[in-house]
Amino acid sequence: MGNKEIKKEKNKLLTGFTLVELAAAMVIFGILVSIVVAGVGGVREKARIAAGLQFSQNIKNGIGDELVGEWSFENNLYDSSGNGNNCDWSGAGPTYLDNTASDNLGVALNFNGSSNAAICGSSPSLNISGDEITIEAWIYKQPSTGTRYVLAKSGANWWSYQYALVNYGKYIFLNLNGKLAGNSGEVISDNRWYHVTVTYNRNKTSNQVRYYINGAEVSSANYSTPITPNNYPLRIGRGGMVTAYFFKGNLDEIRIYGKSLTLAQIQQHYVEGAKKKGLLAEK
Ligand SMILES: [Ca+2]
Repeated sequence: MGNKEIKKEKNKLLTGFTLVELAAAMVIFGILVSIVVAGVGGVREKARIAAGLQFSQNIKNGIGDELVGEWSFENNLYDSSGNGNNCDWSGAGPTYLDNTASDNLGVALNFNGSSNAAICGSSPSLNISGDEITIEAWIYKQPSTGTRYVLAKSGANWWSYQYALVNYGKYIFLNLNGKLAGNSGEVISDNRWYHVTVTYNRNKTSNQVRYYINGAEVSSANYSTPITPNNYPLRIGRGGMVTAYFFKGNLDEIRIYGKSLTLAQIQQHYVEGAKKKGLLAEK
């Protein structure tokens, strides 16, 4: 084999996979490993997980590496973002709910409002700092009073916050660095599913924080301080303070991104999630 041919062979090896293909292969490998580790029994359960992962993969293809955590609660507490931010359960349960009558997709997780939550670690990938973040969730609030946390990355003190999404009565609001960054307005009723999204983009000159309900922007606020990192764990269904402020109701398809999603992306996620829940079945 001459030098030219050796070089040709080398190039073939080097270019046999594109970087994107390699990245995709690594993600798939990660998924396969997590399925094996799960040791799930039953074809039906495996099908549910596969469908959930496929759904997640579709989303990831559009967002790429900016998705830092994704919890679909398909009968498990796994993070399907590829970052391994799997949660541990604390308290009674967990109780998973199949919230569609027509199929077995769209499994959600119930929080009892008094003692249970998912604790999802403090890996560097969750430690979002700087100028952009998006928090997205499906929430189904059951009757309860006062402050209830969808999620929080914070310690025992108000000023220790990095970010939190909070439900208070009919409102949701974002807390960045211990400061309230606007709110959604009175848009949340009990016993109904809502797709809620809040984005922060400090690079905008105004209205850096935006609230979206079911794919429509409902409110915005000015906030121009960079997000301050911390090493406290992310908790879903409760806050990090001494008083836990447990969420009461169901949560599903929670995602955190290190970037500000566009309206078009949020609308896409709403439609995909709503179809999965059977909420758009008639349309
Ligand atoms: Ca789900």
